[in-house]
Amino acid sequence: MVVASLSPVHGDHIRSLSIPIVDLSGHRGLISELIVKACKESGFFKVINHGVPAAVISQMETIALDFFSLPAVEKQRAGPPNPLGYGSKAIGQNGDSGEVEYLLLHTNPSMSQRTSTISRMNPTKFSCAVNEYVETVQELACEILELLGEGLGLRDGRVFSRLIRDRESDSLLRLNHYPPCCNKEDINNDMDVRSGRIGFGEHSDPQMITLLRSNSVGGLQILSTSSSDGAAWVPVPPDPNTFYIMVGDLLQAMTNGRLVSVRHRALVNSYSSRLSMAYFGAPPLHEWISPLPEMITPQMPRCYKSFTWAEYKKAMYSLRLGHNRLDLFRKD
Ligand code: GA4
Repeated sequence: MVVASLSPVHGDHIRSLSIPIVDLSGHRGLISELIVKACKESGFFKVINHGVPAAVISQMETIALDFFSLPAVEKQRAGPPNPLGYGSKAIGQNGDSGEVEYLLLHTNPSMSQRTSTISRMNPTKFSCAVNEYVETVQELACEILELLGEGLGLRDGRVFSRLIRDRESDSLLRLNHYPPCCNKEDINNDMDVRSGRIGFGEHSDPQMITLLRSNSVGGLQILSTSSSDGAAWVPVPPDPNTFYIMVGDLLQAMTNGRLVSVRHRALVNSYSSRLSMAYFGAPPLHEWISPLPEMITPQMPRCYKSFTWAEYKKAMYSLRLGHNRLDLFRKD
């Protein structure tokens, strides 16, 4: 069933805002406080000194570029996305699209058709690069989730990280390639092009946490709702040496709305192509998601129902990209 999007369409009001930077080599207590603050205020921050070796990142980037530079027919052999695999322009099954091509992989090699479909490439080289990247980035995600658990004062500081460390975790890796939008003439003639075409439309990530790394080409924007003069898009400066961290819907539900999942989008507005790699940390499919008891107080009564990740996924695939899907699981 296709349900029409109920989310508001946000205009093109642009605002600049400083994005919190968390130095992971700093004092643990201080870092966890900063992370909690950023996740409460905007659900978005950047980490430096993250410990992911540059070689692991560049190896993954090279392999991704090798894949995207294959002839279209070769890439299409890894598609259409169902939902994993190669896709071009179409996003999900409900009519969303953007100026993007992508490869969506499960982080558990046994769940992915990864190697068999990456036909013309060296499958061993490809899976080694992906596995190494996924293992390292998953470790970073767990570290951040544990810092969050500590910062929130949870009795069990590993309650979040345990879910994505689980062997059956349903985490994903997404490689996005945004081609350059246009040539100079197009830019001179067309206002729409000048203001930037949509590469990937407005949405929040459904999982617990997203770790995003991109090359030095900009395009990511986050929606800021904190100011009294309404919502506005904040362009995020590209920084290939860092990771951007985003709170997903599940973390918002588990913290009873204390942490907020960030709405974001990507534009193609440059002469160069943008490559981004997103790791989405998710629990196993059968896992129940509920607000943690410690997050429920008389001042903050429970605001979400319990649901399994599989139920949430079913809802999300029946809806448009920009839908505020977590609202369907609000307690009335
Ligand atoms: C958004 C976050 C991830 O990229 C993704 C996307 C997924 C897809 O591309 O298949 C979805 C989208 C994302 C949420 C709503 C549904 C599903 C496209 C779409 C329209 C892989 C994910 O997990 O959810």
